[in-house]
Amino acid sequence: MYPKSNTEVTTETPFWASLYFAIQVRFTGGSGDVTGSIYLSQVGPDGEVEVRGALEGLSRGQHGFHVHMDGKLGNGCKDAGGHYNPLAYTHSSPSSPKRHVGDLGNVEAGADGRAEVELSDGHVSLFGGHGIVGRAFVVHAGEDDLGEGGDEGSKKTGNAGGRVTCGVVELVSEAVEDGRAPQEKSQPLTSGA
Ligand SMILES: [Cu+2]
Ligand SMILES: [Zn+2]
Repeated sequence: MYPKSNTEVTTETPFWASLYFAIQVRFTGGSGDVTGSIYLSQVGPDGEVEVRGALEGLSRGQHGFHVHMDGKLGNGCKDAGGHYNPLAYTHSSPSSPKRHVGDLGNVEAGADGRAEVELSDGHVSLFGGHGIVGRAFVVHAGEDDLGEGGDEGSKKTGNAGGRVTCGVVELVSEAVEDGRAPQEKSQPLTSGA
């Protein structure tokens, strides 16, 4: 049954885990106005993490999209803490070599409030060092300025504003329980490219 308890996942997920379990984030935190889920996959510890899914209920435009430190959703997602930043860099853009590991930039919602999420990233990992399983994704009310805002807040958070929803990165077993292979359900475990 979903969700598995948070104690069953750690940031040191073994390699086999991504092959046999779906790794998913269900956005259940915040006020409940914004929902959605994303799937994560990675072909081996050196591969990029692919993130795919969708969010609904957002205001039109750009919304900061980050991995935060702790897999806790309480207090309007504030319990997730700050951006995941094991290297103690300043906040920046996803394309910057020096950034918070959790800095995944923005997702863009259309007039219908829906944001398709499709990105790959070489900083986050589902394994060992810089592992994000057990941590939380947070979606913000406003746009992340990617560290270019020219003020103090920009170098810390990107001035992305409040937290509208959040969810924990978790291994889920329901993909097996409902009779479908995890590969079918999570889709992206295909190419090594
Ligand atoms: Cu954030
Ligand atoms: Zn950041």
